[in-house]
Amino acid sequence: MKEPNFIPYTTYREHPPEEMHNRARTFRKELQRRRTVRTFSDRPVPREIIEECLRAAGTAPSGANMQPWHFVVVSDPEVKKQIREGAEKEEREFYERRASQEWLEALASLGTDWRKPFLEDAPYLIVIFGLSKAILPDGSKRKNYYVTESVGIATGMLIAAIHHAGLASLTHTPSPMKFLSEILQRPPNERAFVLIPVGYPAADAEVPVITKKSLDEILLRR
Ligand code: IYR
Repeated sequence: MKEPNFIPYTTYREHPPEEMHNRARTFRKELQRRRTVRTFSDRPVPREIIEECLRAAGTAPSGANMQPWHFVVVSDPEVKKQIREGAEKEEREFYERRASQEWLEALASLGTDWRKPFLEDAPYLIVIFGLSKAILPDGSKRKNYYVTESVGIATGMLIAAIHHAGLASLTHTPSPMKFLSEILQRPPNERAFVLIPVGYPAADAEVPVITKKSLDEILLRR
């Protein structure tokens, strides 16, 4: 059993209440400008920016600090093409057969269909895998905990980091995602969680008119 090892928390910064309020509001406004984008420019993006965003995502809290995630960054046009073909095959099946009428109606205002050109247009596809088990250096396996919650939190932080950097992203969940494990050669202990195309929005990008719930709708005071 490992002994706990504690050091003083010196990176914490307190702000006076008024400044805290300003910071909270400024950050909220920044996040409110974010939109999910489905039409990307093929303009190149320096890889280091993506790596900084991934470092930010990697700070996420996780069950027992196991950090049960891998971020596969795809920029090779040939691999992007394979991913597009795999996704469009599943998505065509989804839109033409698998999806219930109720589900299609829920999606109608987003204007999505089986075609996924963004999987080739965006300079980067980040595929996030959750690790149900870690493979240790000696080859033995160690269980991870709260994998879905942990990977979900890291994904949220990644989306925020990408937006903060000035890039656009799309939270894409082609279903099922098994084809991603095959194309990206991930082992059975890893499961694709989400696929995030990242880049500049297309110059003529449009976004659907949608609203977010107000605070009164999401906050329950007790
Ligand atoms: N995976 C499909 C359908 C889809 C499902 C949900 I829930 C969305 O919020 C958006 C799309 C697709 O990517 O088109």
